[in-house]
Amino acid sequence: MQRKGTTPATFDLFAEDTPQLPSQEQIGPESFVFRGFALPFIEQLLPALESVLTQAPFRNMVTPGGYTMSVALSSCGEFGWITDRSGYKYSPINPLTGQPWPAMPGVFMELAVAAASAAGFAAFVPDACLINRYIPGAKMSLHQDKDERGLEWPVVSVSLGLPAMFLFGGDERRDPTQRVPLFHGDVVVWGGVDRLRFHGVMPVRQGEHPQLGEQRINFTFRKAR
Ligand code: MD6
Ligand code: FE
Repeated sequence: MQRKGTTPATFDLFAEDTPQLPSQEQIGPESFVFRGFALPFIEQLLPALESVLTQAPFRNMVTPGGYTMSVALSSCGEFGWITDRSGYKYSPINPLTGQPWPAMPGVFMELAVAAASAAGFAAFVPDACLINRYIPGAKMSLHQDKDERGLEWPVVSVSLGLPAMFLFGGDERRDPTQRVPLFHGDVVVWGGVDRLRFHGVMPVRQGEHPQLGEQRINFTFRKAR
């Protein structure tokens, strides 16, 4: 048996600097966490994100109940998600600019399609990508994603920057929740029988991410129409 230190460097699986092997966790019958799935896309993803945000800056929306959300939101793709006094809805127009939402960058689409396919949802073609920014302290209360018409399609969720504790509940608000820590590059896909499960995000803790600074960014891809 080879002793530690004499193992050839090319096969040193346990070295500190060995990149994490891809791994996946199943959190529901049709729900998966793919660890680090977005990392191979990151060099293209970040400039594409910058470009989208230049065209459609983040804003803190006000819910129909008059509450200003702690999470700032933008969108790209055919439809964006907006709230106003009449409720939540998808709209082809960004109300802040009066213009259509920025097109979904090719690398966004590629990532979403690959992740959906890895979870067993082949042929997913999202028409909406919501972009959420969490600064430390921001959270998202338990909710269902149910404003889409295409509920037969999954949601693909990409986490970047600071880590967060994701809460994954059941079909009823009162159901117990699993706690799923999400890190830079992790992708969650859920659909099918899990599509309407309640979920949320606990307040993001203070911190500084080497690439994204003091924030967590989350993209969620859906088929809205
Ligand atoms: C977030 N995500 O992770 C909030 N929704 O910032 C969501 O609300 C979400 O991650 C549907 C599917 C996956 C998600
Ligand atoms: Fe959601």
